[in-house]
Amino acid sequence: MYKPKTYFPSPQTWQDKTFYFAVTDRFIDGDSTNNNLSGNFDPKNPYKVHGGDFKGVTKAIPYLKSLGVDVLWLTPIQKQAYGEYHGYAISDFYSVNPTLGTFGEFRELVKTAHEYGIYVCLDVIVNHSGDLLNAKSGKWKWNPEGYELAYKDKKKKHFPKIFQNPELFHNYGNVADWNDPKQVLYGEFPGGLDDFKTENPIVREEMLKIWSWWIEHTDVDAFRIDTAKHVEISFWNDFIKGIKTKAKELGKDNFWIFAESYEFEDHKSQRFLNPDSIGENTFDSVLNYTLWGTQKEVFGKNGSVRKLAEIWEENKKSFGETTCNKLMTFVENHDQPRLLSYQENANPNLLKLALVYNFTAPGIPIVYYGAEIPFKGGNDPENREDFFKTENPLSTEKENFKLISYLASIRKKFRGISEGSFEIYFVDDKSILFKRSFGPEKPIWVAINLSNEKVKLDLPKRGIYYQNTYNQIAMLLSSSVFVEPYGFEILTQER
Ligand SMILES: [Ca+2]
Ligand SMILES: [Ca+2]
Ligand SMILES: [Ca+2]
Repeated sequence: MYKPKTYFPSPQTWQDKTFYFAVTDRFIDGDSTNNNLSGNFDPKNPYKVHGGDFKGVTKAIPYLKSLGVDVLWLTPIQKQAYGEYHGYAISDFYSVNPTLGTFGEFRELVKTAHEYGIYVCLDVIVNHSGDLLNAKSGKWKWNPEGYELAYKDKKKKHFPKIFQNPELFHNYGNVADWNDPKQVLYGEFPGGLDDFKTENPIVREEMLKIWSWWIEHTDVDAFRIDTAKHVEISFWNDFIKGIKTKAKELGKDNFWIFAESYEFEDHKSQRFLNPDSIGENTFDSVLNYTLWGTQKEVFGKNGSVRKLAEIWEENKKSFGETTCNKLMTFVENHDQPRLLSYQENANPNLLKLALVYNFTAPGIPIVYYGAEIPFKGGNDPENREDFFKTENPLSTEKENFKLISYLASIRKKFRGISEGSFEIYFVDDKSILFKRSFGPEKPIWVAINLSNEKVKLDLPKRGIYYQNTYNQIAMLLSSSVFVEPYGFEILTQER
């Protein structure tokens, strides 16, 4: 099996990076000949394969580069139980999904990304596989007594072979109550996804082998870990240690691993970063779901802007200020309705302002593909639109494209934004003014106005300010800044 001769080194820091997350099947179709290789191609059915693939992503790398993307996170790329388009139902952990392309094409994707200075992040699953096993009896309601498991189809089994043993899977049936911590760990998802006995040493050892193999053979740079809260916490210390050790051997000494912790209480996510809960080898970061929820209320549903200040206080208390700068933040993703779907005829500026906040407040931003169009789809699967069917999908002339590319550029330029302190100077129901500063560097001020009237916000009197919006730099002649309706301003302050 192909192995790279040299490996792409890790960046020194991930904090100033901009992530982009694409549902691979829905992004760019670069090769129509692979579309029906799983017999599941139906461009009109939102639950079936639409044709996006590795060749398409590779073609889009220059576009992503000009968008300002540093890290590309793709939905899982492994072979699926029934050719699922979304990737979260793996059957063979050592093969690529044929409708996405070949292993060689994925290597080409990573190589091309690296040539453009873009890192690649794999979506990793250890909690479950696709739905190949069920109870022999046919019943599958949650049952703590357990069922006898059997393959649904004897010709459709797990790979690697070591997984072809029903003893390695939990046998209690579907989760009936998500508030029962036992069911959260040991139950099957409603789709019937087979839940690994992640507490079993054979599973633990094999998962480490599998996911190390992917780094060694594809030269990827980071992992996003799916469904982390559905795996007992004692699994992670050795897994993270093993992955980091392998990556280091290959010259990747800052391999980034972040967890999907789908929680709306910060302490539940914080345990993944806390050595007292998880062990010495913690995750590097988690998705900040509480901030997502607040952004949805404020920018998606016209909630009071003061909520942003409240969630900041909570995030700060739970994670600490330094860690808040490392949390993965997002306005949209594949599990949630798009921001502009919450209100009928939503003002498209709301998404722009949410992106401004997401890029300039603490945390590492992840742009969900299609924010640059912008897409407006509601619940899954409506939020997994076909990017390649839009008009000129790779055009760099779209308004949101220009905004994202500008925001990504200032994250790299000003350390205050990626590493600095966060101070809310003014907030009311409709607007916010905050400051990001780092050591002796020039502080950045960000003003956001969510009302339909122009607002005047006062800055500290002592200081000379420059408006930096879209890198158009102009001196501010007073210490007040006027912000257009549904507009924003980004300023630098000379000391
Ligand atoms: Ca295709
Ligand atoms: Ca589980
Ligand atoms: Ca199953």
